Amino acid sequence: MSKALEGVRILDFTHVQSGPTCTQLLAWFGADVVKVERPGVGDITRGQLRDVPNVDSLYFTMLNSNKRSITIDTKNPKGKELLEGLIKVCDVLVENFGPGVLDRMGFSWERVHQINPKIIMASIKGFGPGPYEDCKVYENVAQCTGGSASTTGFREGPPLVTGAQIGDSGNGLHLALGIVTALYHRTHSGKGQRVTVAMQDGVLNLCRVKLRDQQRLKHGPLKEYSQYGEGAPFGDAVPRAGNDSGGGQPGWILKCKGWENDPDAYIYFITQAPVWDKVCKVIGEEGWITDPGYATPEARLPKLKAIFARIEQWTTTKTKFEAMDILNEYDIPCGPILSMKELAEDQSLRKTGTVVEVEHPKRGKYLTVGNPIKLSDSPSDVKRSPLLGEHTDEILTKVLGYDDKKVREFKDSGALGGAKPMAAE
Ligand code: CAO
Repeated sequence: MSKALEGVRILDFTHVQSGPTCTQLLAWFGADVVKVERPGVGDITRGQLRDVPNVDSLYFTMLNSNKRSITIDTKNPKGKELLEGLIKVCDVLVENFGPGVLDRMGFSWERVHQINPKIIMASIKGFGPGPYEDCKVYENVAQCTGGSASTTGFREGPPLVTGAQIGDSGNGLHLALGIVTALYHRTHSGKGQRVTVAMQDGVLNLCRVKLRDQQRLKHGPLKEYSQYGEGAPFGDAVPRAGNDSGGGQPGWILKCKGWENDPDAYIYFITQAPVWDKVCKVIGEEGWITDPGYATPEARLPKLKAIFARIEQWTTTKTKFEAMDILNEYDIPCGPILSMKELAEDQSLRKTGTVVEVEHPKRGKYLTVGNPIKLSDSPSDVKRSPLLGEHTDEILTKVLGYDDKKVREFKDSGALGGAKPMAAE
């Protein structure tokens, strides 16, 4: 079976998390991703949060599957020549350097477009044009400036960042979509274009239900927030809502059997209106089905805290998996809180390729997350991340078509970081 993006070559100038998740996704779909790294060091994540000495960290290996690595010193004149050669033969250049870095390197969009008018140049920056456009940004800064942190956590507590990397991996997804859209556009326009994603914008896109609520606030309290039932007044900005459901169906996280010793013995329980009678039957409160004080969603809103406390009396008699099984029989939407340990061991996720075991020459076996997007005619197979500079020779000879003499010239210039390619060391 051919891969969906076979024949597309990506010049991958990304580092850390946001950009690498984008190019990893494109590589899973079959694009040839050539990752350009600084000689001797590489992507900074290779050495960050290391669990095994002198081995690429899991941080790196889990963000750079299915790629090839070439080391080029792009501040060296011969390195710049090499980069120009690659720009000519690539369909897309992806980067997430700090603001102004590529311009300083001599590769502004105007210059890149001049070298290859068909190329798509895609960038992630922290902010779009405006007061903060020159700022460097990491994940949590994006969560804080994009509306996520102010709306996450409990009302009485400080803003909270989430474990889901919506600033980095979330924006990798946004950028990947921008790139494939531009590639599609190129099929009939014949032209490349500039694709940019600001991390703040991408986080706000994922927080749009909170911007919805900001506007609803003008017309009265947000009745589905448990704060309403608790009689706490609303201010002029969307408050933190604990574990309230963000939609029209009230929900909360409830304790299950074993919660005293297991920090993840909880279930998310949704009191979806169409199955309210079933919820009442399961917990033994049949009277609530017809009682006007409970029978309609509007009547229940001010009592949600007490209702969930009563449901919790039932969930604490079951493990989270028993509760899930029983509730599913009644089509009551719910979900156990799964720990990372449980997810790592989940056999169904292994079967679908969402969790994959990969063999690495230095690390041995490691677990990684496979492609969560499944294409019926273009399945993804996850290949280990490259060693630093592992494909330098291969790219010089096979992609750029240089002969031995020319390759030696580049090596001697120091553009590749020394007399030998890094992988041979
Ligand atoms: N050869 C020579 N030099 C290289 C090179 C290579 N192959 N690759 C990179 N460099 C140099 C650049 O030229 C630049 O040098 P100058 O500052 O002298 O021009 C430097 O390395 C990279 O700069 P940077 O600003 O990108 O890196 P940083 O570690 O200081 O900042 C980050 C990291 C992530 C804060 C910044 O890149 C950024 O804001 N990126 C955009 C937003 C983003 O994607 N953030 C998410 C990161 S994941 O949490």
